[in-house]
Amino acid sequence: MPLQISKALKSKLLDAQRIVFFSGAGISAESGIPTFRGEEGIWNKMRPEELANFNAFMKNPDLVWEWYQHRRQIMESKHPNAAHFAITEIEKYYPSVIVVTQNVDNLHRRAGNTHIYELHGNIEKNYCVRCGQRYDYVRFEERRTHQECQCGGIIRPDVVWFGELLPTDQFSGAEAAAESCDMLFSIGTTGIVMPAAQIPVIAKRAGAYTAEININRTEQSALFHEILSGKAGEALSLILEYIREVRTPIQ
Ligand code: BJW
Ligand code: ZN
Repeated sequence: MPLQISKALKSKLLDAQRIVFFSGAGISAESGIPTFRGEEGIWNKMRPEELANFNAFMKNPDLVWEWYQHRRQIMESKHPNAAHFAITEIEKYYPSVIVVTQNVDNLHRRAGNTHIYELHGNIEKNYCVRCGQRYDYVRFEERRTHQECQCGGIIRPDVVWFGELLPTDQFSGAEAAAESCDMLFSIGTTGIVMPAAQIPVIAKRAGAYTAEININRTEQSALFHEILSGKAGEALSLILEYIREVRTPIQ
């Protein structure tokens, strides 16, 4: 059955003022970037405990660095897809459109989304574990082994690993957006990684209309008022099509 949006969702889209798009790896799947979990997910091939935590990095910085350099090269060669671009277009129709993403791939920014909270960091950046000095990925583009800062500390990717706190400004901005939105779309995430998965919960508790866009059911599906069962690109293009019919751009 072709993807459809319900009457309830249409009526919310007609009247909404503040929309939050909460995204996960599935929104970038149509760009060719693998997700984490599921059959083709990278955690099926690589063990998170060996790669995505600080102790693993300090124990074997070359292995972890090489893995991130490899992923950076993949991400660099990929482009934002219809889902990211639909959000850019939707921004024109509402006073507030905020992206809260768990993704580190920078595709929202590259698509022109302007208000973005990055809960798990950004793979294009690095910083020194000792002095905090920041470095661009570009500086180390060709380097396959780990790099050291001028202070002698090891340089790590600016992403959030398991057991680490999320950047406070990004998480508190995301919480505030969720508390004050009137609609939230959760797109392409299994919704199991905490505390990020709290964002849709906060929005719903605060009275927002919540919808999940996913090709599969998730552990969080029961939370949402509505499920759009399909690909992110298709669902968001459909939503944009409807918005174009019923709203006037405000910018
Ligand atoms: C499509 C589609 C299409 C496909 N269209 N849909 C119990 C034990 C141990 C730890 C914990 C525990 N309970 C809680 C914790 C803490 C832990 C946690 O939540 N673990 C759970 C896994 C259990 N959380 C943390 O450690 C966090 N920090 C924290 O809690 O700090 C406090 C603390 C301090 C000290 C001690 C303990 C706690 C930090 C979490 C950091 C997560 N980092 C990663 C890696 C980022 C860097 C990198 O990229 O390498 O972030 S893990 C990975 O998961 C990544 C993602 O952002 C995150 C979420 O994944 P996501 O986006 O949902 O992707 P998938 O693959 O799971 O799902 C894709 C979805 O898309 C699927 O549903 C598909 O169906 C769908 N899909 N194609 C639409 N075309
Ligand atoms: Zn340093």
